Amino acid sequence: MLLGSGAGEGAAVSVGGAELDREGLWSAAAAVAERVAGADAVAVHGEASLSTVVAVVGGLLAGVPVVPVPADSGTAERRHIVRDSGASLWLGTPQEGTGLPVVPVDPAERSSYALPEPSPESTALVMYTSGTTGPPKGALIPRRAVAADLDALADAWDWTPDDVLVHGLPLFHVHGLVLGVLGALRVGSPLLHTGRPTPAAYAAAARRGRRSGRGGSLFFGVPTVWSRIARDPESARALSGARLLVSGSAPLPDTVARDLRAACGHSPVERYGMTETLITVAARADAPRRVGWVGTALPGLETRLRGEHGEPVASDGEGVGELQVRGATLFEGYLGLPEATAAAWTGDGWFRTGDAAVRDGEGWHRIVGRMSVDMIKTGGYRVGAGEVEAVLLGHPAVAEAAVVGEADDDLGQRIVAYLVGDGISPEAVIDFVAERLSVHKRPREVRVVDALPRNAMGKIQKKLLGNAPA
Ligand code: MCA
Ligand code: AMP
Repeated sequence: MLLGSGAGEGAAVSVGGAELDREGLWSAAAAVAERVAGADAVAVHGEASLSTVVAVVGGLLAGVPVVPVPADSGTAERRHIVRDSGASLWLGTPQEGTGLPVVPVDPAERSSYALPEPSPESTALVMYTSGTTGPPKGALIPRRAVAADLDALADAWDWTPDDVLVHGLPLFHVHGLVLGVLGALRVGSPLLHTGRPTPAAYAAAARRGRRSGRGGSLFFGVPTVWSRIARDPESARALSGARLLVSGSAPLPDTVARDLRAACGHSPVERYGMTETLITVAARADAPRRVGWVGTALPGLETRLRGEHGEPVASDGEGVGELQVRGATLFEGYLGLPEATAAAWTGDGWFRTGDAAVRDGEGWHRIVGRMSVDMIKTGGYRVGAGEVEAVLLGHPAVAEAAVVGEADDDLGQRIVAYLVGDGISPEAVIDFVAERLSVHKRPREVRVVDALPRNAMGKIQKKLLGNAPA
């Protein structure tokens, strides 16, 4: 069963202080399943709440594809996700512009409704994710991929029901939802979701767990979370009783790993993945830490490196090539986009990650960057430069736009918009993006320029802008 048996004792899930034990979660989710069974797909308002967990589990119990919608999404992005996914019901707090009937979700409700376990090949989730251009695409993630990934990670990290998982990541992406919620449910470990991933909240969860006799043992975070904790020694110290810290979704700076080790005795293990592939490469809990190296291919997965013209790149710890993967955790394709789906795979069946990597003789991987400057990772969120530019060009004061990710100590990359136009107010333009796309996709900075650098063909030369990556 994808989510484990549902049996077991104790507080299964706590989100922002609201708790359900395992039986309570299953029977509240069964009430949702009863209402949504037979729907083509259900959209779930992805706020960090117990209701979101109940809604997602309800959809999965009913075998209905679940479409998590970013809690901070603006009107245009939300409308796109709802329409494109074909979701026919909205689960959770109503939001403007969905046009869908709302199914209330109440963690206090109880039902014994039950359905047979859906086929492993059926779609568990439709996760919207950005490309370099165009609106986000719906990645179809089958149940078998989720199950295979979670089992492989449990093995890599010795993750058992004796662990208490702590994190405060968003519940609308793979990291927070698949690993951070479905992982805890499949393994059978309690989950303490902190609502927000702040240093103080992680420290409080660690202390609270210790008081109840079951200390937070396994902590998940994106590098921005670890970097904020490393800069807050008192909170970091509270994590010294943890068993394992895990970092992923973006590169973990060496300095952060070093500072964390100094503050709490732990250097996080890293793991690497994508929405489309789930987690494919991970460092094992029992392996010596190699900061900057994300680990080896998980069981059931294979990786290879290819050069610009498809030629093999040696696994010598130095040669850089595109990382390509295949195996049990891969998605089925992008919903309704056969061409984009076909383009994502090589002719011989490997998924092109778009990440540049090196691999050493022992099969360890280091991610050295993205193949495209138009794919930005900010605070662990994946944002396509093209989708932000398209919205900016819709602002009446903006004539030309180029969006880049610039190095940022806190966010890894910070979204910067270079704009040409008349009477541009940076604050108004930033809000314009936040209200339409989502808050996390807003530029953090706007630079108004006279002209954008272009080559002889008229193409914008992003590498000549500010300190955009070379
Ligand atoms: C500021 N705010 C605004 C505006 N400016 N709201 C509206 N319009 C504006 N112009 C408000 C926000 O609403 C929010 O308010 C507050 O400012 C802070 O928001 P923000 O700036 O976004 O927060 P942050 O401090 O930059 O967030 C850092 C973070 C976040 C917490 C680390 O980036 C985060 O949660 N990242 C995780 C991303 C993730 O999970 N990625 C995994 C992808 P208020 O505070 O009131 O709400 S899955 C993946 O990558 C793969 C599979 C993998 O490998 O894991
Ligand atoms: P997303 O689809 O949001 O899951 O983002 C996937 C991308 O995040 C990958 O293609 C990588 O560029 C990046 N990523 C994920 N994990 C890591 C990591 N441990 N180190 C470096 N980059 C990572």
